[in-house]
Amino acid sequence: MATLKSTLHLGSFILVLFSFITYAQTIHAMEMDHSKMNMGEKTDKEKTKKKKSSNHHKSKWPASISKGVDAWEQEEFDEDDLSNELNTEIGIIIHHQHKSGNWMVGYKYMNMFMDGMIRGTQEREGNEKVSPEQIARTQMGSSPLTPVTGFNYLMAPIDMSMKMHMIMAMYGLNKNTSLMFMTNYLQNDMNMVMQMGNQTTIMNSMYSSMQTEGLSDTVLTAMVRASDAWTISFGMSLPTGSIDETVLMNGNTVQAPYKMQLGTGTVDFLQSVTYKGGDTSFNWGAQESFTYHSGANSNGYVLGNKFQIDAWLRKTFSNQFSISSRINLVDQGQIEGRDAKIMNSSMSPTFDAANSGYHRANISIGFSKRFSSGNRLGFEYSKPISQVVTGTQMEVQYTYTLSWSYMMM
Ligand SMILES: [Cu+2]
Repeated sequence: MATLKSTLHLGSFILVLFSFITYAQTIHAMEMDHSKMNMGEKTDKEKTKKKKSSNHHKSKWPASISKGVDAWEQEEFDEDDLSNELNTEIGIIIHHQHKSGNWMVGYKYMNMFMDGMIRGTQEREGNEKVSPEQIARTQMGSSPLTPVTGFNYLMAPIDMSMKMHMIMAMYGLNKNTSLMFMTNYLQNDMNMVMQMGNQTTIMNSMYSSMQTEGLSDTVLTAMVRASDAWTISFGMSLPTGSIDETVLMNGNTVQAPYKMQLGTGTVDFLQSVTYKGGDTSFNWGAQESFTYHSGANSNGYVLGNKFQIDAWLRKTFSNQFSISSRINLVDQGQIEGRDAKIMNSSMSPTFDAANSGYHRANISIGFSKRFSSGNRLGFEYSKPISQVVTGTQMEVQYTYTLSWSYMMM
C-alpha cells in the first residue's frame, strides 16, 4: 500500500515537473522568435557582448535601460552570473558552480509561520482542519494531569514561527567542482493552550509559549558539473545542532518537542541533481534533492528522509531586476522511534512522534535586484497550495525569505 501510494505521488511530481519545463521552453521559443525579428545588425553587438563578459560581475549593466527590445535579446550564457542570481531570490539552494578560486558569501533569513492544525489518520494522510477543542482537554483537578476520556492530548499548539538565519560560503575548487559550507542559526517560538474541563465543558483555558534558539547543523557540499545544464551534488550534514533543548511547561523543565529541536542528531547524507536552461535574461530549471538520515540519534529516534522537487522560471529585466516563480514538492517521511527524553507524549501533538510525515506543494514568487557593486538582494514569498499530514500537525501558512549575496573575484 505504502509503496503504491509513494509511486503515485512520485508520478504526479514528475508529471507536474515536465509540464512546467515544457511550458517554460514554449514561452522561451516564442520569445526567441520575437527577438529574431528585431535582429538587423546583431552580429557586431554579439561580438561586443562576448568581449565584455570576461568581467561580468562588475560591469554587466546594459548600456542603456531605455533600449527596450534590446534588453530582451539573448545574452551570452554566463554560468557564474546566472548561478549567483538564482541563489539569491529563490528560497532554496540552487546547486551550481563557480570559477576556480572564486568565492561567494551569502546570508538568508527564512521565516516559516504555522497556524492552526490539520489531521489525517495515524495510518494515512489527510488535511481535515481541527481546532484545539477537538483534540486536547485536560481533566479538571487531575494529578498527574490526564486527558479527558476521548481526548488524546493535554494541550494543543496554536501557532509557531521558525526563523532561520543561514550563513553560507562557496568556493570554486576547480573547473568542475565547487564546495559549499553552510550553517544555520534557528529561533523557534510556539504558542499553546491547555483547556481544563470535563467531557462536556471547558472551564479554564491557559495559554503558554515556548522558545528554543541556537546553532543548527552544519552542511558541507560538493557540487560537480556534469554538463553545462546538469549539476550533481553530494553533501553531508554534521550534527552540530542540539537535540537536547528543553522548555518550561507549567513550571517544569521538559524536553522540547521534535519541531523545536535545533538539529537532527544524525549524520545526514544529501544528494541532488539540478537542471538549468535558458540565459541570463530568461531561464528556468528543476532540482531534485534527497536527505537521508543515517542511524538513530543519541535520543533514540531518526527523522524521516526528505525528498524534494523544485522547478522555477525567472525573468531578468534590463535594470537587473528579476522576477521568479517556483513550485516546490516535498515528501517528508515519518519519525522512526521516539525521543527517550520526552516523558509524556500525550502532552501535545507536537510531542508525539506519530504526528510526523507529510506531503506538501508550495508555490512562490520572488524578486531580486543586482547592484553594480556585486551585491544582490532578494525576497521570496511562498505559500502551500496543498498539504496532507499523517496524524495531527500544524498547518503551514506561509514562508518568506530575505537574502543577500556577494561575489568575490
Ligand atoms: Cu555560489
